[in-house]
Amino acid sequence: MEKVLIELQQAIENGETQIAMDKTKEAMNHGIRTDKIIQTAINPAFKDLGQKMFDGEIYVTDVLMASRAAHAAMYVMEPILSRSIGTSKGIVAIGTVAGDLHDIGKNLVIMMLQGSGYTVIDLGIDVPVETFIEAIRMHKPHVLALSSLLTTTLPELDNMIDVLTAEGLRSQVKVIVGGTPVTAEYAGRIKADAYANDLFEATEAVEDLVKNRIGKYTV
Ligand code: B1M
Repeated sequence: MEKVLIELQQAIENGETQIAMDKTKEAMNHGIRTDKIIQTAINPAFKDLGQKMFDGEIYVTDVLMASRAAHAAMYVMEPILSRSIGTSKGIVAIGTVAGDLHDIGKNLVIMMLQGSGYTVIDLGIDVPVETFIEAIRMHKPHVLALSSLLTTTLPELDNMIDVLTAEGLRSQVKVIVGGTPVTAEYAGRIKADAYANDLFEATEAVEDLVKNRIGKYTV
């Protein structure tokens, strides 16, 4: 692996914001693609941090510092990931479900969707079901994208689909779910329309949902 990517991973893990930005710029100047930067530096950094957090080797504050550094790296890549391609291909409303504050993955999914030509309404983190419903009524998105990183907030995905049905909105919006504890099997069980494992799959799945196609990630 390129030295610069190892250094970027290290800088993120150490919460070194300026170094993370510099290393991201350096990697891009070397012609390393943003998808490679994400897959070989950002994702492994958080895999490592997650394990250390689980083992009690580091504290939440350490992970917060690392998150800040990762956001800074993403900020450097943003103009490339979100390069607009003219008219909107569709509207996606996205948020992290109630009780969950994780947003690094969601923000990457947003950048990728924007870069692929979608209008994205970001509802943020810890989003209650009522806010999602309000956004659907107001913006009429083609797709509702729900992110959950915690096992404890998984039932919020199920709950969201039940409320959509109860409110008579289920046929008006396609639902895609994602985040580490989510699986294709779970997505099928709660009758979501698609499941995606990462930002690339999420974009492909949204493309299928907007075009009403059965695709690799529709369930
Ligand atoms: Co949290 N946390 N965290 N954390 N954290 C995890 C998720 C955990 C697995 C760590 C661990 O114990 N090993 C664990 C969850 C265990 C579980 O429930 N199964 C955990 C825990 C327990 C907690 C707290 C409870 C810790 C505590 O307080 N004791 C607490 C909960 C707070 C809350 O939400 N209420 C907490 C807090 C935090 C921080 C605030 C410190 C910070 C979040 C900062 C932020 O997001 N702004 C944090 C972080 C950073 C992590 C880890 C280390 C990294 C997550 C991350 O950003 N990954 C994480 C461990 C891990 O995942 N290895 C962990 C990088 C990111 C690019 O990947 O988010 O997976 P990811 O997103 C991917 C895919 O999942 C997918 O695409 C993204 C890009 O490829 N994807 C979608 C995501 N959403 C999608 C939506 C889609 C499609 C794809 O369509 C809609």
